[in-house]
Amino acid sequence: MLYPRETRTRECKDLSGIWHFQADPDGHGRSFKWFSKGLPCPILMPVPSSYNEITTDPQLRDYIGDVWYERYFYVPKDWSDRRVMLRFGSVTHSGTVWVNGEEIVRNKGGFLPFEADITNVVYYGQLNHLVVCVNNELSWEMLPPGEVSFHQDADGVSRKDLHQQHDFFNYSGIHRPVYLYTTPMTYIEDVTIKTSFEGHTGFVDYQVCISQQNPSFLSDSIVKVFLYDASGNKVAEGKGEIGKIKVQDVQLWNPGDAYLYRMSVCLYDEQHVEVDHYELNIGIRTVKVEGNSFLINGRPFYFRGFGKHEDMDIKGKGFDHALILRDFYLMEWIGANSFRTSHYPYAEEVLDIADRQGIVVISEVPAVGMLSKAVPAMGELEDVFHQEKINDKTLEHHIRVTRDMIRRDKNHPCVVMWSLANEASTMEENAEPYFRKLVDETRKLDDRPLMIVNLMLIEPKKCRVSKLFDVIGLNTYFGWYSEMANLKAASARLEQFLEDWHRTLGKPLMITEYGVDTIQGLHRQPPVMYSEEYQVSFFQAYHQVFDRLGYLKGEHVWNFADFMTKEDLVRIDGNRKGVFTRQRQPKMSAYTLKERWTAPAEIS
Ligand code: GCB
Repeated sequence: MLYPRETRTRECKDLSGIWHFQADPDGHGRSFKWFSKGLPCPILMPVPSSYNEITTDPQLRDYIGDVWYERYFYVPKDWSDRRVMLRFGSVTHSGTVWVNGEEIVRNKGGFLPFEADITNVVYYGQLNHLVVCVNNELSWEMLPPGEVSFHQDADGVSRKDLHQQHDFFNYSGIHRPVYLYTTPMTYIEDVTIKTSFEGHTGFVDYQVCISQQNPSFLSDSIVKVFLYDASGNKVAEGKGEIGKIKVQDVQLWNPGDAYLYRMSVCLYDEQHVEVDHYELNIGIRTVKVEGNSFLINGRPFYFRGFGKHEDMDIKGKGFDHALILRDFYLMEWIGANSFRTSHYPYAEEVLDIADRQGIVVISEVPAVGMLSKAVPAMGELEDVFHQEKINDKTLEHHIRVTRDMIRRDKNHPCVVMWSLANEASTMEENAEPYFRKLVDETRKLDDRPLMIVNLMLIEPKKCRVSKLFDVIGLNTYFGWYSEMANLKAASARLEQFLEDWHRTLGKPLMITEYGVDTIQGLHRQPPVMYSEEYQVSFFQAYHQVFDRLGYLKGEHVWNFADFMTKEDLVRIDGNRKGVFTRQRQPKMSAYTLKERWTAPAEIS
């Protein structure tokens, strides 16, 4: 699915703004036909945003079930000869959409875009009625998995509860921009590019997919692609739906030194009249795992950075350009070269900026909480890979969202690896066929390396799936969830744990999470848990081990910033493992990391 862009042949309208909104705890919306009659008692709600913390109503913050959104929009008269699309960047977790009373699309999965062709449903030059029903319930057949139960409130009303195994607040709503956009009736449906280079020559293998609506047109159509350098000079071109173009004196996309070419894709009819035009930025680079090395452009790459979240005050997981840019500038300031989109695909606009800033991204599917615990580093785990929990339907959904993520993100040079799960119960026997199928299906789609992120309770010999992956991520919290307040013991455990993994597997290992909850402004000398000094000491202790061992392929701190979780005894107004506060200001540890990550020897 191509990102909606304005080009010579396409137009785009952003439907962000204030919409009507109504929660539907009694399930009246469908039976009373709110989708055609409108919402009876709406309040105002911003889009994009989570709805949970916009009002002061505690029931809306913790609400589980259907909510409804509504707005009106015009479709210009002169759009009547084009294909009109309605596209949602994400709706968490499920959405059903009606235009002028007609259901046009349903989607399950809260972190990827979906769209519908509304050409024949809209009134041109007139107002159109748009209604969206959003549901935030989770089940074992969705990602992340969850379970809904009921409880009786003191007022006798039965209410829904959500049991979730993942450690972030279940923010819900229309989280990313909603676009109305046009394409010509015959249009460029998809573009896939693969890049490589030899010496000073770059190669771009491309494949353009044209819509199949008019087969007679297709036989005479001509596709041309043009490549422009960063100064706008044409440097190469190709003809045909599939081709390979050569770029002399190629400028590679490198981490920290991004170079982007602009690719212009044109579709002409037999009279050479341009029918459709699409543009995308591309970076020429290679990615490979070779033995124990992770190579970008043939050179070993060491990941320095963070696991992040899409999370902020008030907006929750609502898309916000200012916040996204602030995060990138902070990453630059601290010397980070990469991040993981823990624990779900982020807005595509984030990847656009990473492409431009030369920040390397590990893209993760929402496969988090595939185990029996919310804070998985603690306590015994029960089996979850069985018919009642993670079953064939979960796998089907997992394959689908992985495919959708790859389809969306495949052309971004910043994305160097796909992470297919975070802390699944990978020691279970049934986990093996599950992940084997998932890995097989994923490898058919793309050749980037695949990563699995393991929790620290899983010993290497007991993990049944790591052998299927190219890179193993390890989440380590010795000195926090175990060996509490004892960093000497924690370092020893960490070293032993990493040595075991290294000896057993012989594959590239990276630390995908390490960190401790830290309350900004809490100072204690000698350090105690939750103080800023303890976070600093913890990082220093871990870094000594990493440097001694020497074979790790990266260090991603947990977390970039504090983020909201559900309420819990171990969560003081959310998860406080951020190196930055939720308002994106540095804690003491940020300076420790900056010193390490900007030291000349560390720059690779
Ligand atoms: C983990 C999870 C992450 C949690 C973190 C923690 O291992 O992957 O989602 O937030 O631990 O802070 O407990």
